This record gives sequence, structure tokens and C-alpha cells, in this order.
Amino acid sequence: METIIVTGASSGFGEAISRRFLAEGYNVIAIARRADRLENLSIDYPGKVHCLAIDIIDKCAVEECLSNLPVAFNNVIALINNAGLSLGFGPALDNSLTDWETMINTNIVALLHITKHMLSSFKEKNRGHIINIGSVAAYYPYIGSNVYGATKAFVHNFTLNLKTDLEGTKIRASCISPGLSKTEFALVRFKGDLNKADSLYENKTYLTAENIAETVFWTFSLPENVNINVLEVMPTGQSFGLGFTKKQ
Ligand code: NDP
Ligand code: 8X3
Repeated sequence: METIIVTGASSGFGEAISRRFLAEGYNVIAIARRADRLENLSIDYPGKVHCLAIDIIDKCAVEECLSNLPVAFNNVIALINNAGLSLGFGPALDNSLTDWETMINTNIVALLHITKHMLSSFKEKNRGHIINIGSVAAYYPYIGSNVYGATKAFVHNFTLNLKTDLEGTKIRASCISPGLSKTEFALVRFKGDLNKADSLYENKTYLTAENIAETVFWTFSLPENVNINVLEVMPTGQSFGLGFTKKQ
């Protein structure tokens, strides 16, 4: 059965992307740390979801799990590198180095590790699609984006370089870069402060997880000779940057 790997499948975009592919009949390998959330997917689509409750920063766990996939899930035809996070919203001087390292390790290092692993199997089959979730923060700086924006600039640039190296193969590489979207992203960024998280969306239009799931599925479902390189997707009402003004 054709199988899609989705990282960060326990909430937000990743959960919606998983559900979108499951609704089309694909099997899904759902990766995230929160096992209970992944189990919900599995309950809704019995036999169609292989849950991997792991931290993607843990290279050994990733390697071990992806090298020993059950037969029903070993025909992987797409990898959706979606897991990621932003931590902190202050200017660079106020941010913690630990938070910066966590963002780099999750948004860049872990993404690279999983991609490298799957590339070998895609190369063997001369088939596969790597869809990386970037962000508009890669292109339009705003106060508090600093290292987060830089990690997403890496994701953007890596996707284009990967596509270059895949010339002559049938493997596709795409970067989908969303703007402001209502998921658990802000809650994580504000470290569980629901009021702050909610205030980010006040009086603003935002994308939904389902909007991005649809975009990802469309990118994937185009004929295999078509490669979407980069797609910027913003809510209609968003301008460039988050429009925050720092109090002097
Ligand atoms: P959510 O916080 O809702 O989802 C993030 C997902 O990533 C969760 O499933 C989380 O699972 C998983 N994750 C985070 N760290 C790890 C880890 N170390 N190991 C395994 N899984 C991990 O946010 P979004 O859905 O919004 O975010 C998805 C992606 O979209 C991210 O890359 C984000 O940067 C990007 N993005 C988000 C935008 C937005 O406005 N929401 C806009 C543009 C891009 P768990 O905690 O269970 O491990
Ligand atoms: C996050 C998108 O617009 O909140 O990746 O910076 S935005």
C-alpha cells in the first residue's frame, strides 16, 4: 500500500495533512512525541496508520523505526517534513540560546536526518516526493522571528538545492511556506500561555490547518512530471511581517 510519512502528525498542519491523505486511501506513518494524539488518528482509520511516538531529534530512534517498518507501511512514496516549532517572541537579545538550539535541532537537523534516510529508498525506486513545510518567516523578517525565520530560510534553500541534486531522477522536492495559521504553533511559541497565543490571532484573518493540508495534497497530486518548487500561502488579510511594533 502506498504510504506517506508525516512528521508532526499530532496536531495542526500535520494532523490535517495526515487526515487528508488517509481520506484518499493512503497509509500514513504518523510521527510526533504525543502518542495519545497519534492514537486518535489510528482509531479513526483502523489499520491505516503506523504511529511512531518519537522525538525526531533522537536520531537513533528515527533510524531504528524507519529501518523496521511493517510490510504494510514500507512502500513510502512521500515524506512530509512538517514537524517544527518557534520558541519565544522577543528580539534576539532577549531570547534563550537553548530555545535557539531546539529550533535548529528540530526545524533543520532532524528534518535533514529523516530526509537523508528516505532519499536512499526513494532513489532505489526512482520515485518519491519530499514536501517541506517552510514559512513566510523565511522571506519577511519581523521582530521576534530571528532564529525561527532563519531555520525556515534554511528549509527553503535546502529544498531548492535538493531539487537541483535530484535532476534526472523522478523524485520531487517542494517547499510550502504558509503565513499566519491557527494551530497549536502560537501556544508552543508562548510556552503554554493561552491568552498570549489567542491574542496573536485577534482581529486577523488566518489560515486553517485544513487550508494547508489541501495545498500539500494538491502539490502531491499533480502529475509526477510537475514539481512545485516553492509555494507561499498567506491568509488574504495578512501583510508582510506580523506588524508588531516594539515598545520603546
Ligand atoms: P503545531 O504546534 O500545531 O504542530 C507542530 C507539530 O510538530 C506537532 O505535531 C508536534 O508534535 C511536532 N513536533 C514538534 N517538535 C517535535 C519533535 N521534537 N519530535 C517530533 N515531533 C515534534 O504547529 P503547526 O501545525 O502550525 O506547525 C507545523 C509546521 O508548520 C511547523 O514546521 C511550523 O514551523 C510551520 N508553520 C506554522 C505556521 C503557523 O502559523 N502555524 C506558519 C508557517 C509555518 P508533538 O508535540 O506531539 O511532538
Ligand atoms: C509562522 C508564520 O506568519 O506567524 O511560520 O511568522 S508567521
